[in-house]
Amino acid sequence: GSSDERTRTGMSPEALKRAFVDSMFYVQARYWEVATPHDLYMAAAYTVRDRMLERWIHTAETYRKAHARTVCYLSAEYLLGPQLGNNLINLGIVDSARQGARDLGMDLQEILDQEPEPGLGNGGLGRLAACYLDSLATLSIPAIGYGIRYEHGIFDQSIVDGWQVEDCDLWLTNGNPWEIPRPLLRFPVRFGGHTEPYTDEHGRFRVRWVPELELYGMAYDTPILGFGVDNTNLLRLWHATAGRSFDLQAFQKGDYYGAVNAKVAAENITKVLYPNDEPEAGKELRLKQQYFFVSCSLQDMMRAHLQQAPNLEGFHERYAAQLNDTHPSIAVAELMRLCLDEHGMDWEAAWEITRRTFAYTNHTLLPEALETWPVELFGRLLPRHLEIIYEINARFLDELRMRYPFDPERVARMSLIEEGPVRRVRMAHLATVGSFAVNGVAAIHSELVKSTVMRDFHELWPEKFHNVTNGVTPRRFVQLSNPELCGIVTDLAGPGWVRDAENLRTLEPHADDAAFQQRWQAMKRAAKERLAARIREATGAVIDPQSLFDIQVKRIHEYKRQHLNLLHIVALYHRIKQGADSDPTPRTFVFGGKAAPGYFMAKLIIKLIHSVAEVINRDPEVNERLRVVFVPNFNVKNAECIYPAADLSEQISTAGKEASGTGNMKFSMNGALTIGTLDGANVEIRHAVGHENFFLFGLTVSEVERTLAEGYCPWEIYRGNDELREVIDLLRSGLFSHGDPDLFRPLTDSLLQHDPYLLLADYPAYIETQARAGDAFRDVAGWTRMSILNSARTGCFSSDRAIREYCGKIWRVEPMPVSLAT
Ligand code: DL6
Repeated sequence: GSSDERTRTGMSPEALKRAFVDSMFYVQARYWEVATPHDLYMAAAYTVRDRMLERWIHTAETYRKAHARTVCYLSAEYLLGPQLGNNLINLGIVDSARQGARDLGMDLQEILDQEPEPGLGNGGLGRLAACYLDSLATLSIPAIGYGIRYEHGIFDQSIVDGWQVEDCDLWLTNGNPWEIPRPLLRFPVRFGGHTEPYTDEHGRFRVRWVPELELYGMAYDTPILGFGVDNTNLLRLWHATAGRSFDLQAFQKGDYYGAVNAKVAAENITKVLYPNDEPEAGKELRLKQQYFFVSCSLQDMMRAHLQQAPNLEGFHERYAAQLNDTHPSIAVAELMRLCLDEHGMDWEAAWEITRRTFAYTNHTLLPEALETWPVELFGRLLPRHLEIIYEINARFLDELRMRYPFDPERVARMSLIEEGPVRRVRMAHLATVGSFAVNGVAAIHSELVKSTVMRDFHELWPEKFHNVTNGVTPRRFVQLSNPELCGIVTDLAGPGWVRDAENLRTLEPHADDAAFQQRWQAMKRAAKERLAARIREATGAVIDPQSLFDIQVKRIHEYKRQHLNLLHIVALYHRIKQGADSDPTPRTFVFGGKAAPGYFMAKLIIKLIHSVAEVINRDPEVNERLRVVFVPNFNVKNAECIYPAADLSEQISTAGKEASGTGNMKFSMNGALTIGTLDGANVEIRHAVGHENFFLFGLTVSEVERTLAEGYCPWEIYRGNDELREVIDLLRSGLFSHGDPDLFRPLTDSLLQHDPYLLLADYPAYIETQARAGDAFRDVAGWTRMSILNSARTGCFSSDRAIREYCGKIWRVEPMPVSLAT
């Protein structure tokens, strides 16, 4: 490294060390002897950030000069995970940083471990948004991620006596080195009040919104650097603050405390992320959050557009705005309002721009997750938007009546308003009518979108509907989290595979090579040892890295069927206790995942996992062959340690319920085999890796439909299957609940009486397939071959492939490479 490299931008170990020492002094204001581990992390983060900022500013200039068409990803969630390690990778300076740290007497890993994670998302949907930001930058696509800067992200989970306890997430308490506050970049956002008609200076009829409340959204910017390129995109998250003019009346009346209270209420809007699956209570704040971030984002897009264009005519050519689920779909009404009321456009022109700007991604078919808002609540918070939605609807229904004159039921089904005892706004319909494209997130899901929830819309506009199968970034989920696998692939294929994951295929010809297999097994073994150490640290549980690691990590939900996995575990336990011939493969069952705080059954499933674990792990007659552990607080950081360590990946949702899944992709890229149903992206994973390298079981979507239609009776299955009956009776016996036969009754009753997710119907096939997986694992060479082929053939599940598809089919944007050298 040359000493003439600049301190803030040089990439050699020497320059990095100088920069680190500099940041420690000038940013952290610390000297060496008193620096805490957190100071070390902050100094490292600022060192890395400086290098990103240089690229970021260059990128912003390049895009602006070119008037680049820009993707705006509107998402209420971004589950980013820790930033430092990923940024080192994308800058290509991991080795220099490790060397620099060592020279200064520090350990890079210890510094990385200091970072709290920005958990601004619930699960798959938020993590998908984060993977897409990484791929957009890596593919040099001009893009902005817009969202909410929650002060508290997803709750921290701890376990007390086997039950989930939620603790407040405090990711911001020690400061966030990655974000740049922009106090002057703020937009007003209004709520409540009423509307009134008036005549403008051209004598035209207009509507004015007289709100009751005004607050501001302030921008916080985080740079998102691509891998192996200089493109650095923007993640802009909005923070709510009271304006100066806030509640002027209270101030004028001398009600100082009243005014301050109102300020606190305003700032509540971005206080906390809502855990999903929550019932109605507290939903008002959620609608406020949605409108708040969407309004700020659209105003920001307009501001940038109008700096370079005389009017809004070309807005939809400048931007493609993706609605990540229905959470931001109020954007359709807000863009109309901005065009009509703030920019004086007429309806037709405003509508033309609006419906050519948005595209909508559906992420679930579950009826309880399809957002609708009571008209009363909606009109109280957003009276002008309700009027606009009524007008969009009136015009839409006129069209429909013309097209389907003898089908009033269809017209009612498609209306943006659900008529019933409580009238409701259907946000998915608003998103669909107001978008030029609608897509699902896996092939089977996109077909189901067309044939079920959006059937009428698909018949009306078949060309509007697309599929883009989800993807995951190989930077974070292979290179960062599985260094041994990264080393193996890089040795074979060169470093290019990280940008072109299809190159994982170079593994394929080596699948039967004995020496290569040994290296592969050593890789798995290292990952399993790391996970075992971490589990021991977190829970005290001791697990054997030689055993088959059978892992299910994801949100806890009945449709994901963690309790089906438990039925299998209890069956194995029961066989051992009976002295019956049983699967001789030692297994460690690993669970992880959060339950929504208000979802009782999910919390009871967590309790059951711990209760079964307690009995099995303590029993010397079984604990040589079976272990059960629950990793508390499953988050991105823990996940990075878990995926590489898996032998078997549990993807066992009821067919038709899991839109895609993305954990399934992370597991198989890291060489786990899947036991799974024909649901979501499992279908495509099985096709990609080969049927013989995937443990398939269970009813298909049409078999599920038929079973339910024919009057499904779980009780009969229970009566007809001795082992299943004994397993369920054990759960009801009090064996796992210190003698209390009632503790798990809600779960067993639900299974025996309704079993809406068909666990009992799928039980025999699951047990039989698990037995085959256990046998297969004892054929070490055969299993290793299948493991290698899983990694080799899952490059197509890179989020780079998914983003290329969005760019081509939906957004019609082109890469704009940025290089510091030019
Ligand atoms: O598309 C990302 C992710 C899918 O992989 C999961 O299958 C799906 O459940 C999830 N959907 C949601 C829906 N929102 N809510 N609630 O999180 O999206």
